[in-house]
Amino acid sequence: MNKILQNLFLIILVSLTLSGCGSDSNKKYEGFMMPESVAEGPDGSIYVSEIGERDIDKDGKISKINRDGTIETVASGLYDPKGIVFHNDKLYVTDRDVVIEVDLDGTWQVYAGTMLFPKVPVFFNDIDVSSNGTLYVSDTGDFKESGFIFAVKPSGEIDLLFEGNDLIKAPNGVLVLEDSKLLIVDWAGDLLEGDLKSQEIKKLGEGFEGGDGLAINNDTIYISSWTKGTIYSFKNGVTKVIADGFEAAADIALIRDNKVLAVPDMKAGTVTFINI
Ligand SMILES: [Ca+2]
Ligand SMILES: [Ca+2]
Repeated sequence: MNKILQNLFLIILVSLTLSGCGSDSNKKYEGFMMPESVAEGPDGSIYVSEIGERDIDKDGKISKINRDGTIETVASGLYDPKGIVFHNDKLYVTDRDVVIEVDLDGTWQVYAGTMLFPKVPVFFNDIDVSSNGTLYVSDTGDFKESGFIFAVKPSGEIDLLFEGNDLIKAPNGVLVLEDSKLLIVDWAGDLLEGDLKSQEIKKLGEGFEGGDGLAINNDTIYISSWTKGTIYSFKNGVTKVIADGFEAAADIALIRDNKVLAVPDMKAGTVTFINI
């Protein structure tokens, strides 16, 4: 092989390898039992909460999709796990009426028990975390108007947020912005921004009925609708459909340096990676 051909061969090899790095984009992973939420782990694997059968104890679990595409169980014996978020290499999970803490080796324990909450938990849903480790937890209540949002502080103290505000109906997705605001998508359809200090809430948008998950990159907010099976982008007051046709688009997450959106479809039992 002469020098030019050799170099050409090298260039092709390098570009094939590089494109191979993004090979898990636009992929669909199957075989999950009611997947609700996704989060990227410290090693780049994607953790998935699986409810199993609803209202059945011990069949809920946390799985992960490894970088090579294989899927394994991380933690099992849960009730109906939903929202998941990483903080300091531990995974915090809402599980019906408790928050649990899962270590990377799969062992888990109750982190915030039912009786510690200032209102009786009914349907814990999403969870997010601020930089100091305060966990924000939504309770969707009866999916009409009896929901709450709680702050679980590292000290163990639990506060009820936005108490008595009529805009909080059945909150589902929560996302902390710069440790000072909480983005909320309500099952009733409103996109809200709550000020964590003043406790005031402003409505940013509407039309997201069945709203489930939230993600944000720069000024673009991504919202999933469980009932419509649709993923929206929302920027400067303008809503666009970016993906559609899911049976039940649950709690989304941005992964791979915000280049890929991971979408668990609860009814189809799949997790789809979408390039954005
Ligand atoms: Ca279950
Ligand atoms: Ca949710």
